[in-house]
Amino acid sequence: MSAYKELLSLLSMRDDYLILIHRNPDGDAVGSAEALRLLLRHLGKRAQILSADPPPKYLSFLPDAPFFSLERREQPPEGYTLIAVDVASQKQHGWDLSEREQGVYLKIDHHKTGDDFAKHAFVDPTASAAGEIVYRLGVEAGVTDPAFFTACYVAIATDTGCFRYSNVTKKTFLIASELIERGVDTAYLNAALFESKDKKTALANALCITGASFHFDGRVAIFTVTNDFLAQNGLQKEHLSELSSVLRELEGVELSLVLKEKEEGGTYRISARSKHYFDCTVLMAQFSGGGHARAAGGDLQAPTVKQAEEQLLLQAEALLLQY
Ligand SMILES: [Mn+2]
Repeated sequence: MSAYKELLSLLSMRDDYLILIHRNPDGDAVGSAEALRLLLRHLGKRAQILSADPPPKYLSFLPDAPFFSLERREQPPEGYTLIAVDVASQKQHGWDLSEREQGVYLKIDHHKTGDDFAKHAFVDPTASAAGEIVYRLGVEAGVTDPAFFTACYVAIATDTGCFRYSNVTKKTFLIASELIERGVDTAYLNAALFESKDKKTALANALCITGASFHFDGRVAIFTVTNDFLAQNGLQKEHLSELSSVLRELEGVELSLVLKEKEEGGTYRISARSKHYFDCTVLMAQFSGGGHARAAGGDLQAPTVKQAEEQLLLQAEALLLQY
């Protein structure tokens, strides 16, 4: 029996699914969860997506998926089968399941690292997005609902930066071509997903480029967003999602570093992005973080912005010398 057939037989054994996604869900989390919900419905099952965080604003053009909204302090109710998609580790879905009789029944994921928090797991690290796995599963199950294919496309297109990142494989393009064959309007979705920036995000990007400083022959760009900066410019956290990629896009920049001051002040969330060769995970490991080679995150504490940036640049310089 193929792995996908086995997965389908696992799904056929239960009902009343609650689909868990990671906190601050992205396009893959929402897209693959919605596709999975439609797939389960095709199998004659009841299924809902459970998330305490709303979907990101850039997905608001999509028809509303029926979110089973619950406050984080509550427990997912008993009597449901929990299934996690695009969730690498227990802590990412954010629910405390310790008092529940039944834990997570199945985990479907594509991250290289993670933990075994579910009874059954299907992890394919060669998949660019969880949406690739759910797509395969849907084809195996004979799903024909156009909304299913659209949700798969949203998942895959967003997790690959519109088919530009190094996680894209031949398989990703094959799936994309099949999605076109099945009627997905890729030009419309690409424009809605990647060319519909709100003006405040564009403003934040511009301020970041003009405010950034450049180091080591322009190979490293760094910018810090303080709480004062947000207040002065009428910006919110949601407008900062593109900063690290905006800096990385600049000619000659190999590594972009964006620090965001946390609410409490004096502590920063670091987001590191590299273009060709710099391994961001090595740098972020020194700041109790991790991620992927081209995109990683970490945390830093420092009394002033200047000191925070200096700490980070010092470590980045030591690593840059190795290339
Ligand atoms: Mn993903």
